Amino acid sequence: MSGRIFSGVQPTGALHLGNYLGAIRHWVHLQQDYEAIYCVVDQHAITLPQDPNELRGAIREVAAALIACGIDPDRSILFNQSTVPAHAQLAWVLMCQTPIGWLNRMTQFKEKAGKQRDNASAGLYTYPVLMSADILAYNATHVPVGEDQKQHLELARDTAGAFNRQFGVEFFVLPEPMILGEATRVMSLRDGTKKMSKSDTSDYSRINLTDDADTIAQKIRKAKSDPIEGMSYDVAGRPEASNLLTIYAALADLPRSQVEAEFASANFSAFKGRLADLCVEKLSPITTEMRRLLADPAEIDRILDRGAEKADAIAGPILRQVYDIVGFRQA
Ligand code: ATP
Ligand code: LTN
Repeated sequence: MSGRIFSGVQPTGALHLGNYLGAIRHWVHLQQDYEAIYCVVDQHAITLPQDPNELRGAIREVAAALIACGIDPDRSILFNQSTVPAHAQLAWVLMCQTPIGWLNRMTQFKEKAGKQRDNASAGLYTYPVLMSADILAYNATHVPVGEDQKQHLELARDTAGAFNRQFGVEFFVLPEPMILGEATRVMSLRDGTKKMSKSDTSDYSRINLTDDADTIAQKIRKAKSDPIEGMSYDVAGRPEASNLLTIYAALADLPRSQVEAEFASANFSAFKGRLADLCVEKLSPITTEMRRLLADPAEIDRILDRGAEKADAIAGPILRQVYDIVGFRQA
């Protein structure tokens, strides 16, 4: 084993192609060489308002999606965050090592809080500290994520360093980000300059892992295009064409330049047809397996409970050592 991986995904809706290409398919491969811990981060989800029944459903649905994509709960640890108390407990300690100035620099808070900054929850503001706690509670060495999480990971490294310095210890490992593959930032199908996201109000902006073949084909057909002839990669000039070429390359496991050469003289609609076929071919086995798993929610709960036990066995002792370093008296 070359180290310990931790990564998380929010149960705020169905997983989409961006999550799959930017993160989850790499998580599947990394299970071979690393001790892997994958977490459905429900405590992160409530930084924005969630309907309790929808949240309950989304936790199981995301867990089922991860298993359907190839996360093996016998080999890796799969659980939901709120069942392991060390995350919230360590977050408090780290909160007290994190200068407010560091949080003020986080661009995702600014995007998510929007103009209503004063009405955003303190949880949304301090979210990167909970994310640091997720990683440091396991002393994870590597964290595979999409491009959008890079800044949060730098904060996790800084927080680990601040703790070690303040207490004069070499306790926390500084976790390394792993931003892998061609599709580190898959863009919206409606606007090639915006990230594909679960929280986009338009369902046509993304391809969900739960979409059936017709829906996928329709969404790709309706994806924004441009009037330029042939397909070419030019992020500044042709953001939508570039995004679709990147998606194709990632799904086909081909270098982007090869896909660009293949479709250099294809028109947009012919390319979209090929992309839709490829997308359906790659996603339909996942969708089918997900449906099968979701038919037995009790089995998903058993898997998550087992994962929580294994996670707690690692994070519990680390938290106790942190409490000791800090000077807490323990019962
Ligand atoms: P939201 O946009 O609603 O906050 P999300 O779609 O970004 O949610 P997360 O649960 O926050 O989903 O992300 C899970 C993983 O997927 C993270 O590693 C994240 O970096 C990655 N990811 C999310 N969106 C994309 C994207 N558009 N392209 C590539 N990777 C992505
Ligand atoms: N913030 C991440 C999800 C997340 C995470 C983590 C990722 C929470 N905790 C720890 C890696 C490691 C997101 O919104 N994608």
